[in-house]
Amino acid sequence: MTGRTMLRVAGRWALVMLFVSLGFGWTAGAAKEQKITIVLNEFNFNPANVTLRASVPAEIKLVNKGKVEHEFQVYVTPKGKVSDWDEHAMANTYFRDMGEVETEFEGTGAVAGTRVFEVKVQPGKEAALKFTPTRKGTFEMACHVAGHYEAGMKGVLVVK
Ligand SMILES: [Cu+2]
Repeated sequence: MTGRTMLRVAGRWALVMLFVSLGFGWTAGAAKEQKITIVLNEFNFNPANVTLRASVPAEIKLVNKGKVEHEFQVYVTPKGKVSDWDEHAMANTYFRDMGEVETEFEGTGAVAGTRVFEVKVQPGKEAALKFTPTRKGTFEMACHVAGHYEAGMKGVLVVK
């Protein structure tokens, strides 16, 4: 090996080392992420009360341990009677104006969007919602598959 080649090899190693240290940097950043798992079942969320910190990247993992499909919606708690829940959820979703929200479905892949208002999880499956909560307050989380909300499938999301 000539001196010149050795220098080139050393240069390449320096580049590899740079990537490695950058990788460690990312890992350290990811550790600050808040991760919460919510189990969906007939007919509840466990836990039903979830608190997140604003401006910190969050991952909410939804695990459907039930026998039927469940939904996960978070929206501004309605003040009166709601005649159309999907309409209310769409217009008042917590994920509105929150930038990109990524939903990862177990074994199926991920979708990202800015108009997410519900996540449907099939029985026995998991999905993960990734977003950075920017809006503080108390919001309602619910499953509006026919009859589920009325049976008690709701909860509270607090963002501080
Ligand atoms: Cu449900």
